[in-house]
Amino acid sequence: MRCFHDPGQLAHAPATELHNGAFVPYAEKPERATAIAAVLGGTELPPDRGEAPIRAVHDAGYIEFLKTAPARWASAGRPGDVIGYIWPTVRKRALKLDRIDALAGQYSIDASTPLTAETWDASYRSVQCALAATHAVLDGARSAFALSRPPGHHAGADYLGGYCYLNHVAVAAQAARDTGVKRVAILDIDYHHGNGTQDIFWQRGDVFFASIHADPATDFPFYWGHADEVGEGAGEGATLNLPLPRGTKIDAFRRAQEKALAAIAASGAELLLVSFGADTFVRDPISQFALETTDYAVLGRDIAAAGLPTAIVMEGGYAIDALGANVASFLSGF
Ligand code: SP5
Ligand code: ZN
Repeated sequence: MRCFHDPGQLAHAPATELHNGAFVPYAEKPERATAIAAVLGGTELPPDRGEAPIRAVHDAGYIEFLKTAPARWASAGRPGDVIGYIWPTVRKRALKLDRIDALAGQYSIDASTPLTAETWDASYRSVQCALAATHAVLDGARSAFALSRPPGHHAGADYLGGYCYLNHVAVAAQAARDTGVKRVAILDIDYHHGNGTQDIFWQRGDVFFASIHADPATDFPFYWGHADEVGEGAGEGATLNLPLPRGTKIDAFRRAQEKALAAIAASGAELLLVSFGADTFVRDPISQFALETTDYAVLGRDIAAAGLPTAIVMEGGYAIDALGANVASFLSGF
C-alpha cells in the first residue's frame, strides 16, 4: 500500500497541555509518527498541492490566525505556546476583536491544544499527505495511507482543539468532491468523536459522516457525538453517531462498525475516507476502550470487504510503544 509522510510534520512539538487542572507532558508527541513510519515498508513525500484545498474548507481568518499567532504571542514577550483561556460561547455576539487572547478563544474549543511556530507547517504537510493518499485512490489504488500528524478530526472550519489544527480528512473529502466524486463517506473510528468533521459537513448531503467513539457523556469532546445528532437541512440523515461505553471490546466495536458500513453503503458513496485512531487500544494512556493489536486487522478486513476505494488518514493513538504494531495490524487488513 502506498503510504505518505513528510518528516517536516515532526517539528510540531508543544511541551505541555492542561489536563485536569495541571500542566502535563503533551500526549500528541512527534515520536508517534516516527513509531508508525518505522513499521511501514517505506513512505513517499506527498506532492505539494498548495493552500487552495485547505481554503476550500477552512476560514480565511482562522488560517491567518494559525500562521501569525505564534509570532504575535512571542513579540508580546510571552513564554510558551499560544493557548486560549476565554471563549466567546455564552450568549456572546460575534465581535471582531484583534487582541491575541480574544482570537485564541475565538479560534479554539479547548485549552489543551497549544499553537506553536511550527504548527502551521506541520499541519499543512499533514493535509498534503491526506490529499496524496486520496488522489492515489482516485487514480486507481484500492487503498492508501496518510501518516498525518498532528491529527485533524477535532478541528472545525474555524477552530482548533483536541490536538488538531487543520481537518485533513475534511480537506481530502472536499478535494474529492471538487474532482467530481459525487458522494464521499467518512468513517471515523478514533476513540474520540470527530466533532470538527461533523461540524464541517453538518448541513451537507454529499459527504456522509459516520463515527464510532466513546460516549461523549463521559469523554472528550463532550458537546458533540451524541446519538441524536444526525445533521441538519440537506445534511439531515448524513451524520451517524454510534457512541459506545468505556471498556468496549472488539465484538461490540465490530458490530458498530458493521452498522456504520451498512449506512455508508446505503449512502451511495463512491469513495471512503477513514479517520483512523489507535487510541481505542486497551493500553492507550488517555482512553478507555479495550481493543487488542490483532483486533485492528479484523476491523481493517471488514472495511476492505465493503469494496470501496479507501484512503486511510491517521488521527489519534498515544500508546507509542504499541502504535506501530497497531497501525500495521490495521493496514494488514487491506
Ligand atoms: C485526535 C485525538 O485523539 N485527540 C484527543 C484529544 C483529547 N484531549 C482531551 C484529553 C486530555 C488528556 N490529556 C492527557 C495528557 C497525558 N499526558
Ligand atoms: Zn482520539
